[in-house]
Amino acid sequence: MEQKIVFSGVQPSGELTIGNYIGAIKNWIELQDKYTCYYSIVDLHAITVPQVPKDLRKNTLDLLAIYLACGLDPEKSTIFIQSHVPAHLELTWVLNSISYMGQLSRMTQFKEKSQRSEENLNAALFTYPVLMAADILLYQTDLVPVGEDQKQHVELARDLAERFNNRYSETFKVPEPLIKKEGARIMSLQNPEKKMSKSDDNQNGYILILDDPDTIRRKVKRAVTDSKGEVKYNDEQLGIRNLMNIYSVFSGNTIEEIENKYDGLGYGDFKEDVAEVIIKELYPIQEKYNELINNKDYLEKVYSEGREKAEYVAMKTLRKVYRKVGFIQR
Ligand code: ATP
Ligand code: LTN
Repeated sequence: MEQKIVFSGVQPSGELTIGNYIGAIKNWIELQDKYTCYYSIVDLHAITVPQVPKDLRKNTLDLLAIYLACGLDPEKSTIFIQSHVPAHLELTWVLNSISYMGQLSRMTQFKEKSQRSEENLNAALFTYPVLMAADILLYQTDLVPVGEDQKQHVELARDLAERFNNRYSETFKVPEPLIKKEGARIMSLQNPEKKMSKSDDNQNGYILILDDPDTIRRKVKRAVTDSKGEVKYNDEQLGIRNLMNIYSVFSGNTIEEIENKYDGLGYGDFKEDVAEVIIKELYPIQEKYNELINNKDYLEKVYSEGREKAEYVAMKTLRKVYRKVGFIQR
């Protein structure tokens, strides 16, 4: 039986939070041993909001170093930069031709981001999910490990795959989202009703993968909780529930185990331990990152080899698509 195919990506649009780590990258690591995995740094997606060119360059290499520091292994997975494989854009154009304006304008992320930047409502922000569909479909992907917020986009990719297959005959595999229950949606430490996000104005709302131990301790200490004083998992104590989710992912303890462990203890003890499990997991990642980021030659080797492997597979699908659409072979 053929191995299943996995595709995912993160935008190099700034420093990563533990939300990105828990919702996406951490899950990618375990998939490497079982599946054929493609992990991309999706720089084409990043320019849907204004970027400073030199920052984008830096963030792209930073993100590659983070991928590797977190445990992505170029011997096991194909790791590449999206803009290095032009087939992503070529397929996007074809998929644009079967995408409905109505469906794209109902995408939650588009609605949110377009409200935020009304004076700069560019066309790329609108077709962003079509590019994401192209990313996924080019590799005949079975599984797309993402956080909850990306589910709608993966569903669009499924729709487009089915629509193309119906119109032109079987071409694409129809992918499925892979969303872990725990950690699918890590919330802001300052407002547990809002997703933890690297673009939050309030820095205390998020913890970055590269935050130092004291910063992590301070941010967890300041995390918004409630006046109940009990470490219990329910809908009324959203702040505590979020911290319990984070603790659970980093410690491997179940929610019940955590409830039992902190029965009768206050939030102070619990928060201290939350900070420590985060630091314990992030510390080796940060050490590895510091080593890698100074080794530009190695990073270049990784993304060049990744590009070659990705391009080979992507071109196979693109040629098929072009032929079915009626383009004359180049
Ligand atoms: P921004 O805040 O700038 O919109 P982001 O932090 O949401 O960006 P993305 O690059 O859009 O980051 O997301 C990368 C991956 O991380 C996606 O798979 C997304 O689902 C996941 N992710 C982002 N935030 C969270 C979160 N708070 N909890 C769980 N997963 C998340
Ligand atoms: N849109 C995603 C990033 C992304 C992605 C993808 C994720 C771009 N292409 C393909 C999975 C598969 C985001 O904003 N997090």
